[in-house]
Amino acid sequence: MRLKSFTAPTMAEAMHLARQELGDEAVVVATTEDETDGTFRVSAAVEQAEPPVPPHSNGRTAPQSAALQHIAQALVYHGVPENLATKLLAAANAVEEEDPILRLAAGLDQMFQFLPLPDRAPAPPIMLIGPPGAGKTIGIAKLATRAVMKKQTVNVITTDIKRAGGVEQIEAFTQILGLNLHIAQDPGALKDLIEMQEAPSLTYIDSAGSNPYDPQELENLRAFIEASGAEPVLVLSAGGDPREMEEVGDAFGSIGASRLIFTRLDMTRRFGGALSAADRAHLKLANISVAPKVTEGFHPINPVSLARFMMPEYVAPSRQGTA
Ligand SMILES: Nc1nc2c(ncn2[C@@H]2O[C@H](COP(=O)(O)OP(=O)(O)OP(=O)(O)O)[C@@H](O)[C@H]2O)c(=O)[nH]1
Ligand SMILES: [Mg+2]
Repeated sequence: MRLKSFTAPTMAEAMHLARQELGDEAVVVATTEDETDGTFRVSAAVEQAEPPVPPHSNGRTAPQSAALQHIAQALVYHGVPENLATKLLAAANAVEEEDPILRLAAGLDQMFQFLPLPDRAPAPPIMLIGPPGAGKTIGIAKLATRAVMKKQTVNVITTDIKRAGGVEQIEAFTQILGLNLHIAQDPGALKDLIEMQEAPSLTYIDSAGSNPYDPQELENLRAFIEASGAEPVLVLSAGGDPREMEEVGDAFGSIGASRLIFTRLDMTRRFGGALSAADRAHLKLANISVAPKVTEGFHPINPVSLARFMMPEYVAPSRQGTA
């Protein structure tokens, strides 16, 4: 199934464009009016040449198409860019499953890698990086709390000496946990601190919020990453414009981020931005945060739980509210 959107000054013209390009078979999955410029947008899906029906499928093509249409609707709702949406639909099309959640999960599984952060030592140091206010410091507090509860040796280091109150914020949590907070003023000091840590332990490093479009800020962050030998894990608020999020993912990917944590899922309805960032920079999806409370912790994410977040209306009542 192919998904495409058409914009025109009137709804009729947008519909006409869709029919012209996709043909009369096209199914309209969403229509919206852009209140800022008064244009109309029609998103339509069309079946591509169907693969041969496998002999054991009993020719169950009709329900599968219905499931695909629900998925196409969801992808439009989430604002997933067309390229990525078309690939997700193709992957969902390749599985024989009537439940839209499981079909979307199959697409997500094919398009993304899922790799939660380790919770036991030994593991390489983790540095949380990302734009200001993404949830890095709360994230460090969540990771440190989980490690303490699992009776791991934990080291917490902050490099965020830039923002007023940055050190005090993380210190409030390390004090409650009975941990010493280490402060690294510069990359050299961070390297020394890492070398001094007892093994096996879990080391978590907080960083200052960085503007992805400021080369100097990215360079400063890169120097800390390099000196520490830590894995830089990008933290992003899950909402946001998909095109913007692609660029943000790209910027942090360029200084070594290879995994991604989404925060604020409790206040996010549309995941197109989050998926775009991961897709563009080939970031593995690690964990999610669904609450500001440190005790809530990070949750692991997998294709099925992500699909449930994206299509909550298809989640059985007994499974609602589970990640
Ligand atoms: N609702 C909600 N709020 C969150 C979540 N994660 C973090 N927050 C809130 O987001 C705000 C910023 O969190 P911080 O951890 O201070 O963000 P930061 O990335 O360290 O910010 P800087 O150090 O300024 O770059 C705080 O008010 C947090 O409570 C979440 O999953 N859900
Ligand atoms: Mg912070």
